[in-house]
Amino acid sequence: MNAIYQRHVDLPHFMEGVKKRNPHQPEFVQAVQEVAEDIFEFIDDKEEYHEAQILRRIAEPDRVVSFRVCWEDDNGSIRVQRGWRVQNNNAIGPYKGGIRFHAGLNESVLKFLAFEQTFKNALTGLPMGGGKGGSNFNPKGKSVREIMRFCQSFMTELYRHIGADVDVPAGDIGVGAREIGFMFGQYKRITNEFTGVLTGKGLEYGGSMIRPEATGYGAVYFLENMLQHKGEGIEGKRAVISGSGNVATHAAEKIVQLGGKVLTLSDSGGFIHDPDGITQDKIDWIKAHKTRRRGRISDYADEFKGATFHEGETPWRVECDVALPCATQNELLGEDAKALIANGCIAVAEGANMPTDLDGVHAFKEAKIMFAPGKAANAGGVAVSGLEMSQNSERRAWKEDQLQSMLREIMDGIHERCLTYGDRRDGHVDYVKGANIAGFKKVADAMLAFGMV
Ligand code: NDP
Ligand code: 2IT
Repeated sequence: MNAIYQRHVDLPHFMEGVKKRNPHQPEFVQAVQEVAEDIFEFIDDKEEYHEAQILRRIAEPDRVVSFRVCWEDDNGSIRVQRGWRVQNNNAIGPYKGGIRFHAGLNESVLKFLAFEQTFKNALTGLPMGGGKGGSNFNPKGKSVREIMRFCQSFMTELYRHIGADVDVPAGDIGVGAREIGFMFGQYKRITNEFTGVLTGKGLEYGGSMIRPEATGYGAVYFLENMLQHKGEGIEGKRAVISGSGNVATHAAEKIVQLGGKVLTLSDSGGFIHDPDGITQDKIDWIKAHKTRRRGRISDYADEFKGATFHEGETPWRVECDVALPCATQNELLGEDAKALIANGCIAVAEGANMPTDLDGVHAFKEAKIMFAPGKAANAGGVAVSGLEMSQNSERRAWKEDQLQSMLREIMDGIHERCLTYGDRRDGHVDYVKGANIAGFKKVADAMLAFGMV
């Protein structure tokens, strides 16, 4: 006899199921847990979400495509990599999300990223579903020709799974404008179509103004909104930032523009601490050094007097007022969060995706410091990607000042949405809860409208 299906499972049983169905995928389980903690509370008295098994369905990707990517290196050797596209949910628009090239990439990381992207994209207010893709290809130390051949081979399979109204990839770790160019070129060559199938494109062929800056700038706008909500501002604040890629350097740039002082940046080798502050000139040097010269952040300490390099360490023990983790997942652990709190840090905005582990999130929540999760704080990048899609559909390019104010408006809107569900009676705002519920509700209500599909 069939057991009666239990519609109202509680959180521990739900998570037990997620763990069982996704063995060896700790990042994915972690991302689901962080969302489920808030959603279970929210849907407690909402029978329609239980009956339709909404969270269970969002936590099961629509599909995971995995494929082989062969390419030839400069020595004529054949190399084999794995490629993926995780299409998580398209209830409110075409799948949308970046492509990551990183040696340590795996299905767990991509599933967590696609899951998070679903809520993030909903929060922007734009019609985009959630997806993510990438490869365990390591771009470090590769020649430009090797990168081009890899991107072409990767797209030769990916092209059949994407499309301007189906799934629109963009950049992420290890994938910037150059890689998007190579992939767009190959897509166009195979399909003979010029469409907005990728975002983050060059301005000459359909890219949008301010897309490169949007994630970092947007994260600082969100931080500014949180501070202003408590009657504070960025001016005079000491900021500790991790990473030195697209998101970190643009976050640093915006902090400096708004009168703050940036004390640190990092890469996978360690962090640099510059007590005099990392000014715009120094940020320009880092951008050129990290991207064009493919240098390491450690070289900063040789270039600028007074700065020190701390090998193998993260910057979270440097005294600061605000912190922006902008490198990668699980780079800020429970002990780091406690150190930040003890040193008087009042606000944290995640530029990266899930940089804080669950212990860290719980520590920030308990200490009631302002803490913006990535799905809210770093949504500026995908939001301007959404605007790039609109411009491509319209076959027009909007002006920079228009896009600047649209980005600002979108970040203000996300902050408002977080307040709707995260503002508590004691005046503290739980931004994690606010973002999770606001993102969930939009996707969930669309899914309810479709019935069981
Ligand atoms: P980049 O490739 O431009 O830069 C990544 C930075 O993170 C580099 O400084 C890199 O150091 C560092 N890093 C990467 N892996 C690790 C690791 N395992 N440990 C320590 N440091 C590491 O990527 P982005 O700036 O685009 O992305 C950074 C984060 O922001 C990611 O979490 C991404 O998902 C997220 N994000 C990006 C958006 C975008 O628009 N680009 C949008 C929203 C979120 P090294 O050079 O040594 O590898
Ligand atoms: O994590 C992210 O939001 C991104 N890497 C950007 C995705 C996009 O489609 O612009």
